[in-house]
Amino acid sequence: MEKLIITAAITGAELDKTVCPALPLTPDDQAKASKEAVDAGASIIHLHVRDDQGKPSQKLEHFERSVAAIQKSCKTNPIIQFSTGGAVGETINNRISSLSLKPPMASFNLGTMNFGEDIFVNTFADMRAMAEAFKKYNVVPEFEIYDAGHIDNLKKLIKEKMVEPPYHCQFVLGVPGAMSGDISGLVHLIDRLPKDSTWGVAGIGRFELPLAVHAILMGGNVRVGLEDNIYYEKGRLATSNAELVSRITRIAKEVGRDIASPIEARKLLNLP
Ligand code: KMH
Ligand code: ZN
Repeated sequence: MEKLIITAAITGAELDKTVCPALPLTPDDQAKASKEAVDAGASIIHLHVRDDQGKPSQKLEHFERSVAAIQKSCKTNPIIQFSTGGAVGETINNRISSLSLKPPMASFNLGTMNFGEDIFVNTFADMRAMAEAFKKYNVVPEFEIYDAGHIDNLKKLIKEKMVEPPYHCQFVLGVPGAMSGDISGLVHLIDRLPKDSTWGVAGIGRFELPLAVHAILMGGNVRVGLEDNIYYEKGRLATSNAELVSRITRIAKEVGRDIASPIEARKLLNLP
């Protein structure tokens, strides 16, 4: 089996410190959280950024300052994967503008869906605009798949020659309004992937751990972090992103799956 690539989704756009005191919001806190997560086994940092008030932002200057802080704190050069999802309601132009900073990788959301009480909009026109921007700035997409139909959307973009292999797919399961985190659903999604795909899974809330354990055994990759799940166990908040990452590293090692370093993850994902 390939080595396990662990992504730490450290911040997200939905939560604040009132629900999760450990959530890193400032560049310095993100740098500390990233270092701890990388030391615990993460090779990718999935990055959302905030403004000075702690509100979600897609501004270039906010990405730049967080990236600089993370790169300074992490000596092993983790892959910093920008979010182009941002917060619900953000315009597509703002969402893709940060690609001009040429991160090695960024998220690419594959469809419109209910997102809790909101609607997360990703029309085909939006997706084509995203694909153009990814190509223009030579950024490798990670395709975010929240529902089975999103794989059909990816196949449509492939047919239109908007995107190229290999297709790195992240199943984000358990968002209220999209597909839940049942293992039978995960198996169905894996079966339907286009050829030349890699896959990983990000379980939301209580789905994080069981989906991660299955992915470790099935040869997929794993995303954990406070963006997706703020609890270490029922009734007990996680104290850090690293706490969630170290549990995955521990379990993977116990079942004989080695962890990819950032250099190895870059190779596995064909990143520059
Ligand atoms: N905040 C969500 C609406 C991504 O990072 O690309 C979208 C999201 C996905 O978090
Ligand atoms: Zn995200």
